[in-house]
Amino acid sequence: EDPALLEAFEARVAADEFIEPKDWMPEAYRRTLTRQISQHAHSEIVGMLPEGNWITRAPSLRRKAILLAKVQDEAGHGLYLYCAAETLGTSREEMIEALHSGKAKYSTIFNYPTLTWADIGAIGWLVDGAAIMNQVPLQRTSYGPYARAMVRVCKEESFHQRQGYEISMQLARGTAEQKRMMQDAFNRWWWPSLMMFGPPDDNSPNTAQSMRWRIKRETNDELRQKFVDITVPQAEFIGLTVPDPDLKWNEEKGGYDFGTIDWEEFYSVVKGEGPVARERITARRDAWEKNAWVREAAQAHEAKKQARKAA
Ligand code: FAQ
Repeated sequence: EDPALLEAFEARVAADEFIEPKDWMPEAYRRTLTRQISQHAHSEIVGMLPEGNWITRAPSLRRKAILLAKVQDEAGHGLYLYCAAETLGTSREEMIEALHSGKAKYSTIFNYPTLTWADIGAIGWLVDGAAIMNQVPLQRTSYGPYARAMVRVCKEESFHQRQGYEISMQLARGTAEQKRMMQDAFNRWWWPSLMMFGPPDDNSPNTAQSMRWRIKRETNDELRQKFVDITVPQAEFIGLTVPDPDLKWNEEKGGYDFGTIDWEEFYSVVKGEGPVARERITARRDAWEKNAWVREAAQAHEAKKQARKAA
């Protein structure tokens, strides 16, 4: 790589300019962005499954309409993100093939089952809450198409987080049985939500370079700490107990100290050994195969249109 080009690239990044698809960029920058954006896209797509599981069983028409809209939003996010990743030169087919073959990663969080309606509250509140915490800084990521996609995605995630917190609040303030169900969902989703931010900084192979290239604007541990500091008071406000005996306010740092994350569990889920990992990938592959006729019909329609135009 030409050192002058590299120097100019780094100066632009340091000046907080956006890098655009046709601009020169180091191959490693292209690679790591393609990796991060495609994993992010896969997460949105696989992320439809745990909640999709509850659309037909939502407790009221209002809840059903909201959940349907939310899951549709996730599909939209996935499609934006695939488009952003494609501008870096990898085709959507290649990315989808990597997901279906088990080669590509997607967020660990979507490998946990949704056992009760309260899980839908917990996902909106905690999972979308963690997603926003991570994505707000990405609106200033150095790659233009990714940064711009994040603007709309964050607006929608903010609605998702509120609807989840509202479900959680209603259940936590409902009957004893509803409160118990909400606490149980909170217990099961709390730690996996903290794992969404990725490994600790001193064990995160990509963080240092991604921070230098301003792909990431805050580190995994910084974002995780912010999430804990914002979410603990929200839990207290609705009368839920954070399932962490070591959680304690630390006056000096102005944040909470919290217990140790089970990193063994994290790495086993990253490796594809999550509780419902197999079901998730099977569901995606099935959807792809069973709906092949839709893609074929769309292509046939387009071919006819082109033929008519040529005639
Ligand atoms: N799960 O060196 P680092 C959503 C991998 S939100 C699986 O720290 P990096 C919205 C990592 O890829 C969820 N793998 O990596 C929604 C790397 O492996 P690689 C998606 C993980 O990239 C809500 C290795 O470990 N959000 O979908 C995880 O600097 C509700 C070493 O890690 C995003 O993707 C994990 N949790 O930092 C949808 C946000 N953590 O690739 C539906 C954008 C780490 O070298 C319902 N991504 N790994 O083989 C990011 O900000 C970053 O990629 C991190 C990881 C922070 C996730």
